[in-house]
Amino acid sequence: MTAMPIKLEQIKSPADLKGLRPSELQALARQIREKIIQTVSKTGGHLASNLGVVELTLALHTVLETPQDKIIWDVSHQCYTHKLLTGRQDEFNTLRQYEGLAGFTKRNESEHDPFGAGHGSTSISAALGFAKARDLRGTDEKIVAVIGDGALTGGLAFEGLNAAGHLGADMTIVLNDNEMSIAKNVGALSSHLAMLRANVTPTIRRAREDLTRMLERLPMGQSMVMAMDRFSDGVKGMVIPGMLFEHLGFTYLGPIDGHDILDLIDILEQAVRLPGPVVVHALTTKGKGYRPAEEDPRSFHSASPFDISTGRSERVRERPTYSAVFGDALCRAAEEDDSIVAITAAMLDGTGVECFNRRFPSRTIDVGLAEEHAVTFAAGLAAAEMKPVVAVYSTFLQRSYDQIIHDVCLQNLPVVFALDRAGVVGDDGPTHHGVFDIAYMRHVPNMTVMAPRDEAELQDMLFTALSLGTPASLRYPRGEGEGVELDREPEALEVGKAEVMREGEDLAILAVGTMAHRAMEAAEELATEDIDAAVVNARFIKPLDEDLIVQMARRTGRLVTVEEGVLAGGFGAAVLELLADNGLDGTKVERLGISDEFVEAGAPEILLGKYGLNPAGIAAAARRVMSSD
Ligand SMILES: Cc1ncc(C[n+]2csc(CCOP(=O)(O)OP(=O)(O)O)c2C)c(N)n1
Repeated sequence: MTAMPIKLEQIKSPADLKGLRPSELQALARQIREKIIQTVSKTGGHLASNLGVVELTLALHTVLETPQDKIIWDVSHQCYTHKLLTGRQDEFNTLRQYEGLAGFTKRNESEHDPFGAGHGSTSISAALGFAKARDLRGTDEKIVAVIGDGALTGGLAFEGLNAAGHLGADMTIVLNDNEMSIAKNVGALSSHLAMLRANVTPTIRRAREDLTRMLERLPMGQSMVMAMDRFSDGVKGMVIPGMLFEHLGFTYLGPIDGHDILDLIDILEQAVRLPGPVVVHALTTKGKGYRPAEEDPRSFHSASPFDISTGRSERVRERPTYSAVFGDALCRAAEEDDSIVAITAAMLDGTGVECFNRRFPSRTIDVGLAEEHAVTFAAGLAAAEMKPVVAVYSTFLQRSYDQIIHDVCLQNLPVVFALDRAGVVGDDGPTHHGVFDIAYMRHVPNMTVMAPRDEAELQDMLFTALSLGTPASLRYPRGEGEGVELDREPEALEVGKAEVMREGEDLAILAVGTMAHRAMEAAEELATEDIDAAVVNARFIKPLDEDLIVQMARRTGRLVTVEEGVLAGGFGAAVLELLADNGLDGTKVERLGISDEFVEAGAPEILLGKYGLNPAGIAAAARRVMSSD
């Protein structure tokens, strides 16, 4: 009787993988790929990264006993196979949806997720923390960090390597090397990995094995082999790849084919048995097994829903995105001024810098996933008379708080920060919402903080920022603009001057960025109820248009502030400070923004609605200030 073919649905937990035949593991790999492609084609997600680690994840769960043993995924955008193997198949179709499975690892989602992430380069330090805790406790669980070659470019990863090599803790780092970050990986380390990839190890190993076999056939051969071993230890550093890791205190194993499950199992078994820290260098193909993703891993790094047969995205863009408008505006500015340089931290496409890169390749610097370096590097460029523009997602610039203060603002250097994805971003969830930047920027001396109400104003603000000669930032949301006219020359805005979009006598709605348009819609709704609301586009969060706000507060006695960011330390908080400083604490104020909690994943409309950041929510807040007389 022939055995029934294995089905993915039979794998309820990693324990079900133990003892499976190689052919069964390969059959599972095929089904997992199928499931990931089917699901991500509907939900969107990190398709290419996940297709690249199917065999690696199967091998890890075959060798390890999670949840006792710990797997710590870097960024953790590649955790879909891990989720499928650890009891989450039934909810897999809710991936990245509101109240569904997270697109990343999450401690409160599963006991198999010992550490959550979303930002890069954290896994080695976190794994070392688990290893140290284990050693202090005297237990013997195995600790494995999985980090991509892209995430390895981040400074935190180097700090982790440095400390792990020094402590000599038993832990394994699997380096998942697919030569790609989102775009092609960059940096000297990446070139080093390319050298290792050039298959030097097997060549050397083979030559050495041939020589050993030959010597063993000779009289005295055995002692010659021993002498050769001693000698080769001495010359190893000169010729054997992986020595970078070995010199840092790691045992280096690899490179190996990261799609060969049996080889992977074999090497991982060795790695977790070896004492001290071990690096396993696995070579994988991003997008493996789905042709459109293999051919274009960059577009399929983070895919929106797509048609499986063609690989084409189902998303239709009607208007240009903020990122694209920013990229164009930067190109136009750079045509006039050759001191302008663009810096991105591994986000050429996401930030719209790719078009600048095509036009001005020598003035575009992709520093890798290294936001701290990006900012201090920009400070150096600015100190040397250049005009650096750091184009970065709001959430990732959190990394660079000290660099903003210590390297840029303290020295009052003209670095421009273009903060993309500011506000609620959607399905990527709490690690990715850009809701802290107003708070982390506005209290730093010398920093000008702006938010455009639409893509045309974004152009003006970039122009203004580049003309200031001091640190400046502008924040704008993910996705399409408002669809306004873009064909005019950008204008410099008067710093610290807001724009009154609508006059009104009963209350004033002070809105930041695109919320100004939502506030206008709310004001129209309120007008039908005989509530006459003024609408102000704040433009500058710092410096505030103090005169205007004080005047509005005196005239109406009622304010609503609206911002797509945290309330603590935000724009509304700045308005409250201003009112208190001017003896206007009697003003009735409603602040709309993100309360003191992390925003979950979900469609932006749902999330914004939850915090009252839509016309209905703004109108409701206006009614509250009107009724609290
Ligand atoms: C601090 C930080 N900066 C930027 C990103 C955006 N980002 C997500 S994945 C990624 C590339 C990661 O490349 P790699 O680690 O090689 O993983 P791969 O997707 O190639 O498997 C980047 C830049 C991030 N998550 N965290």
